[in-house]
Amino acid sequence: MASTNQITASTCCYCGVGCGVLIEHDGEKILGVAGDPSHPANYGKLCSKGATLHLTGDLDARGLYPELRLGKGLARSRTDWDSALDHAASVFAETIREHGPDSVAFYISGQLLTEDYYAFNKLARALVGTNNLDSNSRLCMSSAVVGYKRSLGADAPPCSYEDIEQSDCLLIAGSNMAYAHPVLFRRLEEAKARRPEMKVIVIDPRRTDTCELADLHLAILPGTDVALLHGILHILLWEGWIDRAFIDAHTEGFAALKKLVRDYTPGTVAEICGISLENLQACAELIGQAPSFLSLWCMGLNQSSAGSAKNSALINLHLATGQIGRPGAGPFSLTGQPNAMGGRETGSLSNLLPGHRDAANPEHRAEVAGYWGVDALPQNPGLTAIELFEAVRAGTIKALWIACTNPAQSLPDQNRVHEALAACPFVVVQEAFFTTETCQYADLLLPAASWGEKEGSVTNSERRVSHVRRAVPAPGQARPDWAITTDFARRLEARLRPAQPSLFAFADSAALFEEYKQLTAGRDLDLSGLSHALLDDLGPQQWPFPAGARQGTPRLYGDGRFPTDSGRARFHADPYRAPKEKREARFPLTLNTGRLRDQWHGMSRTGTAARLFGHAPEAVLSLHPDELRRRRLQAGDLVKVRSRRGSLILPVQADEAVRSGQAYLPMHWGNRFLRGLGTNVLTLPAFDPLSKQPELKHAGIEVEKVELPWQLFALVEGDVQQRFAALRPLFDGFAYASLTLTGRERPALLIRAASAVAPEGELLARIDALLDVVEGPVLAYDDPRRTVGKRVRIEDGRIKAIRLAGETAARDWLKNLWSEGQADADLRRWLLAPLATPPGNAAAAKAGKTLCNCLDVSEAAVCAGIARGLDLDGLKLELKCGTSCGSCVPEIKRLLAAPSLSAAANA
Ligand SMILES: Nc1nc2c(c(=O)[nH]1)N[C@H]1C(S)=C(S)[C@@H](COP(=O)(O)OP(=O)(O)OC[C@H]3O[C@@H](n4cnc5c(=O)[nH]c(N)nc54)[C@H](O)[C@@H]3O)O[C@H]1N2
Ligand SMILES: Nc1nc2c(c(=O)[nH]1)N[C@H]1C(S)=C(S)[C@@H](COP(=O)(O)OP(=O)(O)OC[C@H]3O[C@@H](n4cnc5c(=O)[nH]c(N)nc54)[C@H](O)[C@@H]3O)O[C@H]1N2
Ligand code: SF4
Ligand SMILES: [Mo]
Repeated sequence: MASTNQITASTCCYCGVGCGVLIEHDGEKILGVAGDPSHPANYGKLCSKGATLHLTGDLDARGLYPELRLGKGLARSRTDWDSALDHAASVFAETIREHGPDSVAFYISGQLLTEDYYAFNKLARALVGTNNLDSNSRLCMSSAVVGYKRSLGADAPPCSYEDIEQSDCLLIAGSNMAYAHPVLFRRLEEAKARRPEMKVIVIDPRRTDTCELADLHLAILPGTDVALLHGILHILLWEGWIDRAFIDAHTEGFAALKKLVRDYTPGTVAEICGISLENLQACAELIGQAPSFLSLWCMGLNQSSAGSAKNSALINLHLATGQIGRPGAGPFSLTGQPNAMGGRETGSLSNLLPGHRDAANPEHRAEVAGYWGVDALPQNPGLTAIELFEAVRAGTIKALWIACTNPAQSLPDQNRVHEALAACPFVVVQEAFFTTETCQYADLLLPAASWGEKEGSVTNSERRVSHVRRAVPAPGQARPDWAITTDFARRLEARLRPAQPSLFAFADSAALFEEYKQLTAGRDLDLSGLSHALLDDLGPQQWPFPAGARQGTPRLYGDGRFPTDSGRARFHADPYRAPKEKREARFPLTLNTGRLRDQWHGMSRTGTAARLFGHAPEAVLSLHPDELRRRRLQAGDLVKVRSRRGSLILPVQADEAVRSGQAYLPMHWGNRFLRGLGTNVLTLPAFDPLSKQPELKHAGIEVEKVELPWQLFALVEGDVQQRFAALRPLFDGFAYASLTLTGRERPALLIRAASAVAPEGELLARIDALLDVVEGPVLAYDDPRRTVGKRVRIEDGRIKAIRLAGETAARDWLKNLWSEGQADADLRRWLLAPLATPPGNAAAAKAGKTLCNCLDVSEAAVCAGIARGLDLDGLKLELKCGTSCGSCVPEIKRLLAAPSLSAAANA
């Protein structure tokens, strides 16, 4: 029975900032969410995604019961947990007996909790006896792992968030913090406002919102970071801006690096990177002269075939200047997912073992095997994400367990990934939302508890461990991941090693943590002093936190000793290598991919909250206006984007933030929201030789206009998830189809589609039935000869559904009428007059994007305010935009700085 409202302190399930949230609930349902003022990551702040968590998770999109398919080609049907897990255990046991332990694999996620991870790790290594356990962190942090380990000796980001606030010079390389780590960006904005003398440099081929804070933005050519970083070191050496004493006392390998960077002269580097000599010199000077220097980086460095080299080249700068182990100094990778760190700590990449150990190290294997009480751990190297899916495709992996990740959207070269999943004899998918692209391939689909419904721990970017608390029970029969994994493991061990004591007798997630933490004792990350209870007592803590400690460790390497054999940090001298796909005539553009402000990855969760589409309503490819002109394209035109691996049809937009010769497409779009296999049908599986992280940021593409004269526009209010599921398959036959949500209080499904000729009448009739525009209060005009048709459903004087077919010029005007809740006389007149153009200026009525999602302020309203002469404070006061989460403030600043708008204001 629901009781009175309660508050449970937990964490946000999105990014690696790791904000504390207060979940308001009644014991059954989550009602609201607020930032936790006492959490040291965010002190009460939340970004646009965190602040809307309670609006996500539509039950129609959630998995509620296990579903099993008894043969390829058959439909899945509902089953119970016992049958589901017994079946899985039988298939896995048979496969292992027949084809050996390396014929099965586990592909897991940085969004699992530490306890979930540990359970999977023990399952793969101790019970199955395979190292085929990899996670989506392979696509995310594995280059940073290599960078830290080979340069500093251990996979440990040495800084704290406070160092960011204290630093004199911040280098933000390949990170769009304003979108991807917004609360940390708010902290940085505030620090810079307090100390304007703090310098910020951004290195990014694109002019992102993060650049709003930059004193210097280097828009380097894609993938040229190593050349740039060596070029900076060249200047530091030349000017004498290095710390010789630190180099001598605490590092090794400098001579080789010095020799290498001699060739990276400013002229050469400026040319390779496509930047000016002045900016290169200015960048080196800011770094070389700074009392304290800190660098932040993310996917622009990691997702590269030179990811490890980029990471080490950046760390080289810190070692050469002695800028590490001091306040406001150090190399500080931003972790993407909320618990990518926990995955690394528990050893959940194929080459790792728990406690920052290596699977290839016999002593490490023996230590862990001894602790677990098994004879030995597997020796064969495990497959990494790209290799693993290739092995699935080749048929060597015959049973695949996927948890908390959506590879049929997020891996590169999607044609091959879909082939692999279709070919795999047995695919298990452990998912919270049954809507994802990967779920379609599941032979066994297991419903997982998700945010607010499960308990455990996570580690954020600054090594801070938080207790994740459960507020409400999971819906239906969904279960926490650790419970699913250990239940399966017990059934598998009954088949593989009967009559032996169970390795998986865990009563709760705290028991998993207690067993796991001892594997970290005495290691660099020692967290053996932590427990769920201690975190409740003392709050979130930074490791190392050895047994007996009462406080965590904010900063590492203050004594200049590094966890390498010699105790010295190591310089690495890797030469610059260009990205894998060179620009060539057939593929003259470089495709860059990354995040939107308000969406999370494949959008299984954020895509259930209609308002989160307000800022970016649909998939569009961004090109510089010059590139559009060169191809005789106009904004809004549909184009075919081709790479060497696949193609995709979607509209283009003009974007001055993208340099000529490049293109930008958000990574979020998969086959569900956009017909085709999504952004990653274009990207390449080439990876870094050490980290095996794929080059998701640089694919060669070409863009050409497509003529698809028959267009469809539809909007329908209510039951959005059910309608989505029913309508989406009907659009498979269209060349272009985009399905997203729109609205705030009245969420609606928004569809745009196009094809060369009109579809069959029967298909359109089926679509109309699902849109609810066939019977009842529907105004309709159909012109079968021209195959133009318009239908609007009006109830209680308000539009409920719209369908325009053939020709869609009135769509923006109609969508505006819908969102304003009117159905005026103009509308009726227009509908009944066969070929009338829409009243008013349809282009001017174009419903602009929502800039401020918290207060629902449109870009148009902000621009109008600027034209009236309002500054940031004036806009905040009058329109209230930017006064809640602050995620839109960088964009408002950019509009304020835009020449056309300020000119209007001055006129
Ligand atoms: N809103 C939102 N936030 C998120 C996520 C999300 O899905 N949505 N996901 C989370 C996760 S898992 C991750 S990993 C992080 C990612 O966080 P970020 O890495 O900050 O985000 P991205 O947009 O992927 O890429 C960052 C920038 O790299 C730039 N870049 C591309 N190529 C190069 C290059 O060669 N050199 C340099 N220097 N820069 C380059 C891109 O232009 C882009 O602006 O975000 C986390 N936060
Ligand atoms: N082109 C391109 N591709 C990219 C990137 C890029 O920048 N460009 N970035 C890459 C990076 S850095 C990352 S991290 C990946 C992310 O790629 P994915 O891991 O595929 O991303 P998500 O959509 O977050 O997948 C997480 C899944 O877990 C489900 N889920 C949520 N909570 C739970 C839970 O508690 N338990 C279980 N079992 N399931 C749950 C969600 O519904 C969701 O489907 O994408 C990578 N792909
Ligand atoms: S910055 Fe936003 S997405 Fe990241 S943890 Fe905080 S509230 Fe969540
Ligand atoms: Mo990530």
